[in-house]
Amino acid sequence: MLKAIEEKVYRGERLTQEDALTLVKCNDLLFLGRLARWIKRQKTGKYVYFNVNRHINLTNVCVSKCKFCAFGRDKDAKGAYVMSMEDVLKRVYESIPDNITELHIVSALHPTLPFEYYYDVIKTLHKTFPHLHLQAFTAVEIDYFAQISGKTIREVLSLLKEAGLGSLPGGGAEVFSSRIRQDLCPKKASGERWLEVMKTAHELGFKTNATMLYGHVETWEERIDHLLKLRELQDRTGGFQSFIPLPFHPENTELAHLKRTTAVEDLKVITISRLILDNFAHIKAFWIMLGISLAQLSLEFGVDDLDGTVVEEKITHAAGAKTAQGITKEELLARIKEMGYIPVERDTLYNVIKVYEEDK
Ligand code: V47
Repeated sequence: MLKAIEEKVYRGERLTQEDALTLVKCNDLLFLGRLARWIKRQKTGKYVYFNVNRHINLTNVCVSKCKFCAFGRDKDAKGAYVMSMEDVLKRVYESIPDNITELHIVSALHPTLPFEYYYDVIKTLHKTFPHLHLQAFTAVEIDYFAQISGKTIREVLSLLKEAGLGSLPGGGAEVFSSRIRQDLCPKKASGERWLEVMKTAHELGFKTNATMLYGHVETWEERIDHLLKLRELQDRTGGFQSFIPLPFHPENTELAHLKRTTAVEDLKVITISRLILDNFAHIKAFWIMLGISLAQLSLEFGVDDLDGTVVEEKITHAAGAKTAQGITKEELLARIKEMGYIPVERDTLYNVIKVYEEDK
């Protein structure tokens, strides 16, 4: 059966759910890696992408209480915060000398902040830094903005677009299964709603990313179902740019009794994602969650993008991540070159800023 799947991959044929479940049972990680790498090479050759960005989390006050999250706080709890516009601008000014091209803004579902707060942040940032791409608000946040403002998803997205929003990050997807969402995050947008927000965003011309949070209580069947739902929507809209598998970090969460995923599990998820998501141009390794060494190694397992310099990551670090809070461009270049690939600095929409071929 594996031979038949291998031939399908080399012929460029789409893999089925059954194929995926067969691959899951395969313990030959190098075989899976070879197939995934072949797809990566077809799509992006020797290029490996990265960008120079900064993360900003406007608030950690959240009504959602997801069991897997260590970042969210009650409004009056120790460590709860909401950034003022001044706080936000200060952080961006600090990053300007690093030549960032993107602000990645993800927050929480705050009980009382109005939609206008988020709208004003985008409007002010766009006016003050028109050259920066604003990748902001997960589909779950967009759904929440619609609820708190009484607007439709389309209206919320259109307003944010006018204000200067450039694209949407892929967070909040977790695993689409209603069994998982009922258990881990019953208060926030369902899997169907997440997909609906993304469909609407794509219709309005936004590019977006997609993620999957794995390594908690989900089954492989549920992971495959998640990937197939993404593939199905991508067939219809073509609006997804990259897929980012996110390994669960249990520390300080309600699921703290669970163990971190192993490197083998991480690479298996990455290879199978690359093989199933044949209509996604990019598979991104978020080095903050994987660790830089495993993220580097994942380039031989289907990954073509190492995300960015990041700077100040709070969500995974609240959950015990031991990685640095940011990385220099030089370190990213060195890691990519060491694997024999050509580093390419990109902007958020994958326009090439610089190919580092000459000093290969
Ligand atoms: O939505 C929450 C996840 C996401 C934990 O689009 C956790 O380019 C691990 O979506 N352990 C936010 N993960 C991060 C995210 C992201 C990151 C990098 C790039 C992009 C992109 C998107 O982190 C959340 C949730 O799915 N998360 N808690 C945790 N304990």
